[in-house]
Amino acid sequence: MIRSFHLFLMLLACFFCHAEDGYRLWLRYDKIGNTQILKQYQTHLHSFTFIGSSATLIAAKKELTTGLSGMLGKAVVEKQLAGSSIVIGKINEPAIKAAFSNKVPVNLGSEGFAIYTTDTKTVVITANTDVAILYGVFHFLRLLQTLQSIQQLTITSVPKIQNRILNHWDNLNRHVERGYAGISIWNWHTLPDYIDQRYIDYARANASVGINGTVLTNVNANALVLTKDYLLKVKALADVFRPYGIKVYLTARFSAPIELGGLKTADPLDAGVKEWWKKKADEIYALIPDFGGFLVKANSEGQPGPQNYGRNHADGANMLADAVAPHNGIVMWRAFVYSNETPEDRFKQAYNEFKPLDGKFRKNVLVQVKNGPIDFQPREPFSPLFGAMPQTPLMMEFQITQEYLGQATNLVYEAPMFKEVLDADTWQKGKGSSIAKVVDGSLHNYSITGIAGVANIGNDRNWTGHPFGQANWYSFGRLAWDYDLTSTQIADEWIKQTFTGSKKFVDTARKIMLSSHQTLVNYMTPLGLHHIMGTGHHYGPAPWIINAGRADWNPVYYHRADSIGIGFDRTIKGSNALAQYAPEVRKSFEDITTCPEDYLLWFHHVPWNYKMRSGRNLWDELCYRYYSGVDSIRAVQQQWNGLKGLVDDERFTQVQMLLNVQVKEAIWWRNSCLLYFQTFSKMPIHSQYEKPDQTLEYYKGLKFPFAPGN
Ligand code: BDP
Repeated sequence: MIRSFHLFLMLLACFFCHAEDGYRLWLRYDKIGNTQILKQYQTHLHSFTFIGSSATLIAAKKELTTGLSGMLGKAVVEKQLAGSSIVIGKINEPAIKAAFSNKVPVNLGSEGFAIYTTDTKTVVITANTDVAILYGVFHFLRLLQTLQSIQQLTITSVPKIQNRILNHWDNLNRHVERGYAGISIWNWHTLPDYIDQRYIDYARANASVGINGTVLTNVNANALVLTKDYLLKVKALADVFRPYGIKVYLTARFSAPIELGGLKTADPLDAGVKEWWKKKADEIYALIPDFGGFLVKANSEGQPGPQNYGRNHADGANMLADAVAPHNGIVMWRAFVYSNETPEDRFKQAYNEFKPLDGKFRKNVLVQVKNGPIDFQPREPFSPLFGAMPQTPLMMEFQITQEYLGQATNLVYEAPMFKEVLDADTWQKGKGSSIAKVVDGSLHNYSITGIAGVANIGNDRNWTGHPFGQANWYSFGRLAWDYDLTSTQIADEWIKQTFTGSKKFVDTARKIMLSSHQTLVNYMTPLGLHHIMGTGHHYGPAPWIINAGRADWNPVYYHRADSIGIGFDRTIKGSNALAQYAPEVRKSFEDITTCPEDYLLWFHHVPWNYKMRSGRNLWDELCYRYYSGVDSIRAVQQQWNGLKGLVDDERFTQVQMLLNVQVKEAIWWRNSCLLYFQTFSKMPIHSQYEKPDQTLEYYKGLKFPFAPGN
């Protein structure tokens, strides 16, 4: 009796351990379902040899054995070289050289890897460094998880951008600013002694897509993280991440010398201040020899900075850069600045402040620029700074967390949005001067390069709240490594690894993902509308807000709807922000007949009866976009419902429920925006459309005092 009860408990435990709660991300390594491919892999891959034994190679070996035994459903044995089916080691190892004489390309740098099948059908994974070998192993596992043939591999892969970094906006009290997936994964209270398995799995996930840095703390920084007690905790995390090639960075609060050091000033030109930061850097590097450096938000949204002392951003950045330079550290200085006191279009302000400083920064400074000129809107034209700083390495800052993209209840795949920006042409050196080429350093020969993504990670069991949020973390990493990958390729990879290789599932999920960004733009901010979200929490629509703390926090500042039309005139007749772009870019945006309609209201105040390319007038086009956004997301609901049974119930149901929420939210966006803008256009919502089922007053009355992430 007791025995059978035990058996029952074991079965129960087993049942639960296999439940798909999303924790394993895209590193699931379940047994391959396609029997033909499974057979091929099983025959081909029976043993492996690892040459070398560093902590990184031990991690790589562990990943390989876990991955192979899971996917093949049998143990793969470690062997001495002879007869091994997979051989892994550095390029300069005699055995590797011998395996395929001169076939391996040499330009792999410190992070690139090669995976080759030799004449004797051995798979060789090689690189110049241990970390690059780890990347190669992850890539090989990805090939298997996505059911690729491994018969004749000739892969070489080298990252295009050097520093591929996640920015966590995590506070020391574990609240995550703009976080929608629980609280911070950094448990500062139990660090440094308690090492949560999550820290290791976080490092694995990042390494699997080539992310090689993490800024642990919020850009709205707390100086406390620079105190000894916290630095010991930071060190503990750095020690966990090191084998995975991930460097740790911190945000530096500019006033720390006053707050922690008791100095009277934080003036970057003050000798005492310089000395304080130098000593602080020495202290950090004594604990964490490979500490990456600092990320700084200064003189922005109330954060202290060099301007408090009449100095400029370069003075501030250079002072910190000098402190970390002896240790090979870098400073990532953010260009996200705008001031309410400046009576200037917010669009123009970062450019105005930073452009004159081009060439004035130390060699180890990168200026980190958000993709758009305002603030991570669902769709923004690229920031003109990307075409304006040839002598200063510019780092891209994307936002992975969906602050303005429906937060964690909306399914939005961000790769198409990231690519839209990276592919945009600045025309700085003529046609083909893409943002990607600015960021990867090739256009201006930058000596350091970087790309950052504001993380969407929290301590929710599935890390990102929405199961599809994982795809955005994944695709940020993949694009940071190689921005030439297509959104389709990345979606396919992610779906197969995260869910299943079933064709019907992959085809449908891919379709859903690829259209999701445009769908969201349609029901939220079509035709170039921007920043019309609820004030503060940014949850849901509130285009009517007129009384926020400062002019440029008010939606009305951005949409400018009136009896004549809607949109922000940034042409020469308006704020002339367009003058910040190269003439070719400017021309195409400035001419209303060539301006892409997706950006129309970013740059023009357009009359309600203006004839759009569809033949509809602007008001009707706006209605059309809002309604088709809702229609599309309803269609997605149906498509998803058709996938029942092809994946685990747990995630199927989660996504199903979230899509129900998304449909409701899309309707809320559509109705409230159209009802509000209608008070200006005075034009009808045609009868072919379903009538808004609530009044504008109702929508205006909605309150969200505890919206997350605020
Ligand atoms: C805005 C966020 C705010 C951030 C700020 C920033 O609303 O929470 O602190 O950007 O990037 O998007 O500094």
